[in-house]
Amino acid sequence: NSRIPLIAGNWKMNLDHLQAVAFVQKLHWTLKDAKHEDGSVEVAVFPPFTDLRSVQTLIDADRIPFAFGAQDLSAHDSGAYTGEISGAFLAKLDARYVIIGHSERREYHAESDEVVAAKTKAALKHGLVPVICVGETAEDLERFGASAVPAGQLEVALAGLKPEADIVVAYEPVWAIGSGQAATPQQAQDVCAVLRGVIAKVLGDEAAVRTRILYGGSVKSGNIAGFMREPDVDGALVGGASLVVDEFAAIVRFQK
Ligand code: G2H
Repeated sequence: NSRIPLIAGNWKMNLDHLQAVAFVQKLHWTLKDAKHEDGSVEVAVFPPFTDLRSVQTLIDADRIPFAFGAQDLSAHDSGAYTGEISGAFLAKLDARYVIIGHSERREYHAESDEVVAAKTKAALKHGLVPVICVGETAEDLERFGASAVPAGQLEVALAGLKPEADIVVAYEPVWAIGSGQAATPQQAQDVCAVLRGVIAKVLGDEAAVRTRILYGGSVKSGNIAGFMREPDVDGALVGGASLVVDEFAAIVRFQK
């Protein structure tokens, strides 16, 4: 396939804007001779909102070949929504991506599948690529198996999109997040294959072949190889390990 692997660092609520600048500079130097320079793997960082302007300025000034995005956005364009951030603002900062429906948003901010769908549409409207996160809890896994819940979440998120919509899907089993207990490559592959089927069903075969599906949940340099070997895993959404320069660089350096 011609899907370019994406290694995405979800910083969550870590690194202020000064730390962010130092981190991105250090990561850039550490990756100086790595493959992302020739475009065979894409690197993206997802800092907190307050860091985005500083990260944009640095990436721009030093021509650093990293994409960046936000960890969330509002479903609305503008108006009386205290504390919210519009996709229009993110687009103006040259953000390429925005994470939508991370399990921590679903759990701590009660984001439903419908909210995730509305935010996905808002992202696309503003020219951002949504990184749509889906995944089952330990309880879901026990009751319904691995793929039913994430497949259902994705179906709602994709409903009504145009077949040519530029999206990324991230499969993150909730039981594997931050727990140190990653899924096995085979478990990740099985669900990612089902999710690719959902994309085919809702958006068509061309979209299914083109769209990247990432695995997320306790990815580190020691287990990235196994995931990248799987045909339907096109990269990783990395949390904890994305905050350690050498770890994240080692994950990027791994070639599919
Ligand atoms: C899952 C992942 C990044 P971690 O939340 O989105 O985090 O790699 O720490 O499990």
